[in-house]
Amino acid sequence: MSPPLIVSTWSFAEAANEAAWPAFQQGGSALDAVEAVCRHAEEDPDVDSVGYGGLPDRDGRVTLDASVMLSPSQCGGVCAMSNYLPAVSVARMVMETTRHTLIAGAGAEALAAANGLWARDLLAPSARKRWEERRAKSAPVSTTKEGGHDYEWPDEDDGHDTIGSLALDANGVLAGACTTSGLSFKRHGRVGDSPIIGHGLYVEPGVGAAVATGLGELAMGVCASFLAVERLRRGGSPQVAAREPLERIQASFELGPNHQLAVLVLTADGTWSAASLRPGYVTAVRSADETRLVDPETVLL
Ligand code: SD4
Repeated sequence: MSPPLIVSTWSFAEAANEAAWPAFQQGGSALDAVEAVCRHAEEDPDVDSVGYGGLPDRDGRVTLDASVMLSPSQCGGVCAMSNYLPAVSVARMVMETTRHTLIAGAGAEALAAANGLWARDLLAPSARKRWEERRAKSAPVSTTKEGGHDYEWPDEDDGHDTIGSLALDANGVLAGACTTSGLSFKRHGRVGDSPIIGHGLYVEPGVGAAVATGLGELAMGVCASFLAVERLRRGGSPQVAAREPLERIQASFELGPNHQLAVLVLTADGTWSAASLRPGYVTAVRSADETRLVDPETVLL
């Protein structure tokens, strides 16, 4: 497909792609495009896995993970960050204004504030209500040091539909970004694949880019995004590259019925493919010719 082109994860990305499209079509950069896609999803209160409206951790705190990448030497991420949006833009600040690759928690919040972002409450009323309902159903299993309760949270609750976006611009530059509130009702402090280069996101100029979505622990066990791009670099097709991390996961994990991971791959010449462990995942595609949702070429299980 000829550039400019954006491919993003899940159906709610269709609206986010559309928001980024006008500037991108008029010559905007791939990096600006993927940031704009992610920002749109972060501001949408109806997306319950990203930004404002994202479901909180067990303690009722919304914490965000995000990353951006142009190349191995130009990438940045934030993790376990509260109170500031857009997390994807703070990740870009890490890349563009610091000597570091990943900044966590209070440090990420300080960077956001230093760059003019205002602190705000990220727990939307609908997300608070779901957390309160979920907590009411959970049995306290122990008393913590602080006198609070730790709760038993069954794994089948783990929601995870994060946005990841890959773009190829008219100058042939590839960029990628992803942003998430992580697993819903995760243990406080849990960080997933999305902010970690090579796990949730990877971009190799002249080769391709990959982004993962789903249960981060699966992606992290096999360096999913790096593995997919490395497969491209070694001559694999986008279809083979997207499939490889899932085959490794299948070989390495005892997968339960709710375990889902999808890998989306875009090459430097504008071909792309997606693979998922299970049905349900879709890619939102935007080019000059089309805007549509596409089922993955590979569904492994
Ligand atoms: C995570 N992978 O924190 C993230 C959640 C998600 O798409 O769905 N990402 O595990």
